[in-house]
Amino acid sequence: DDGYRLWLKYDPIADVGVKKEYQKFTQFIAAPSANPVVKSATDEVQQGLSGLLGKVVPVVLSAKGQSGGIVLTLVTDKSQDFANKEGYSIETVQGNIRVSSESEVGLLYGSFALLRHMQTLQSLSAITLRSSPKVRYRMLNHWDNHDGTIERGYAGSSLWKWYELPERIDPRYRDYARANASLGINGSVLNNVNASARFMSAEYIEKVAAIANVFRPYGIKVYLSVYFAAPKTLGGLGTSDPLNPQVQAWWAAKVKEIYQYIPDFGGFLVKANSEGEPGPQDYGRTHADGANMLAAAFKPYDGVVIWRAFVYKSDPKGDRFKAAYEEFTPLDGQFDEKVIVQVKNGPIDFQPREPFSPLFGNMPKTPLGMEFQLTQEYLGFATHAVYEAPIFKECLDADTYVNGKGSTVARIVDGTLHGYARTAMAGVANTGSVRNWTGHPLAQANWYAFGRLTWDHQLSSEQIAREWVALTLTKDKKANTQIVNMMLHSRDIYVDYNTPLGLSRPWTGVHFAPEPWQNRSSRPDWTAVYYHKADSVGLGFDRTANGSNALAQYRPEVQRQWSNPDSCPLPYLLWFHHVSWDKKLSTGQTLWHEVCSRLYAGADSVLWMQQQWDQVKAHINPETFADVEARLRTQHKEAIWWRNAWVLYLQSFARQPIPPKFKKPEQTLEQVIKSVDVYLLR
Ligand code: BDP
Repeated sequence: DDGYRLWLKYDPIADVGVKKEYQKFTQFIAAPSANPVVKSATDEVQQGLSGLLGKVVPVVLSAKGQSGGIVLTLVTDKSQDFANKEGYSIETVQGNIRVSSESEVGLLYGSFALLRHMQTLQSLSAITLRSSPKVRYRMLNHWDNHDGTIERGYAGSSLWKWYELPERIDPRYRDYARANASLGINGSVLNNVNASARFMSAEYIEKVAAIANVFRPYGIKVYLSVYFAAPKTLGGLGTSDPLNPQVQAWWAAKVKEIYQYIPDFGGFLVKANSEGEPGPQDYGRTHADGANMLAAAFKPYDGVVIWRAFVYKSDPKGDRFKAAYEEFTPLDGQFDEKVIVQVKNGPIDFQPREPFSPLFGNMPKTPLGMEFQLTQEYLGFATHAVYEAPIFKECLDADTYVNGKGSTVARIVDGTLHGYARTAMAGVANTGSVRNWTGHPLAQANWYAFGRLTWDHQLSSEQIAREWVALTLTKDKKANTQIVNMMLHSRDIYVDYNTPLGLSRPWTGVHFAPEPWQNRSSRPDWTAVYYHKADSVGLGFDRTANGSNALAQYRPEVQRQWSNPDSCPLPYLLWFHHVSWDKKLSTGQTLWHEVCSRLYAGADSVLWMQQQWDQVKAHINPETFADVEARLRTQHKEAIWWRNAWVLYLQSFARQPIPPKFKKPEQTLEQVIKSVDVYLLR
């Protein structure tokens, strides 16, 4: 098994009883129309049944009163509401399994749900499944460039073969669409947010249209990231000022041109005035001016403008934590109704653990979309096993208290708290051209978990992991429990050896090798020392009223949880406090001891993960087993490297011995620094 089939394996069912029950429903697959989306559904069910049961089941137009089949039924479309429209229900009716929905795409989602049910060997006789999505725009963001590279990609090169398009269609595009549709993902931004204007050229629009044609039967729309200065660089205008009529006309014409090729084009994703990208502020205009100008171009169409809130102006005295809130909250209420503002889960940047972004809840008049990162930019690339669902859930379940208790981030994102019409969740994709799509075999679970949560954010990390393991790795229940347990611990283990107790960003641009000592850069917030603030007194960033007061961006109830260093939960301690080395923490240990304990426990726990994995060997495909086994060995080596870097570096401030129960690093700090320097050589 090379991992290519992801969670859509459809391997033959071994259980005789289950097989017998399923066979009762394999006389036919009836579908009401030859609509391409319905055809995707019937193709998939047919493929699934042929794999699971070894039988080619005919597809017919009507059940004609017969029983013993699977019937896809379109029911009267009466909802205006996207959720009801895209939802499905599955039940047994007159001896058939009936999958019904108000829309073709709902039938597709229902078909995948039925196959998931069967792949996990659940009974069909009394099946009643009813589900609808909680969020409307469920999308992947690819940070892919036209030269085939992927920004922060660790699984090969881009899936999109721009030089072959539009003539050659890689069969993989369809399998990508199938995998996404199986989770309910309905949008894909094909190119990097640090966008090239080339994607707006006629040449590229045609290539993008060819991909859109493959995705369409799977209910997936394509979107493009745009380079805000394209009117100048591509259009030859003298300006890209959003209030300039020529610029407005250029974008309107561009959008029109795109719709001529792609009638169901999804829209634009925009990174503007962020990390050197051009934007409306170059002309003294606001983010709202820029977004609304693009939204106007989309007026005649269905598409939307997704404007990113990932901004932080260069202010050496400021706290980057506060930047997005400061720039965006004054604009609340000024965005066009076609604009969604996309916010990263945390205020800084996809750190292994971050408090939720204080923008959530503080822009009640603006739809805020969630941006999670699946690619493991800050999570050990493709050699560290980190199951990310707990990161996503932690943020979604966090209570902002903006409308009293229960005002969770999830309820802001799904629109129920503030009544947004347009709701969105995006994941920065972890896919690439390697055969198994994600590099680390266990990273497939992150794509899976993200997709499942875009559909239903109430699913638990554990439920999703159980499902994924059963679909992807093993049917053995004991092995499933053991792997799920390992996955559920993996994030905390990573945090322990990498950024314990609320530390963040011990890296420079590469975001991998440990560099907590790194103190030189063109901007202070691009150094590591800016974030941890280690000194002879202690460690951590004071964000209370005595410090940057970033805490004031949260509601009092949230502030209370984090503002007192004696009661602040340890995972967030150093996010909000500069704590002295000798302070006794709630664990009974001093900060110095606690930091050491976490760093050592984290690295040692990778050995525990290895043991857990070794014990399930008999139940895992040998190729997959060996792949993960080897990566876990690399992970352990790197975890020790990172632990040593932190311990030795912090010891130079704490000036205390490493507690005797821990084995002292074999290298000196200088040797570790040297090894990192070598790693970073070009
Ligand atoms: C940072 C990445 C950078 C992205 C940026 C973004 O390091 O490559 O361009 O986020 O999200 O995490 O725009």
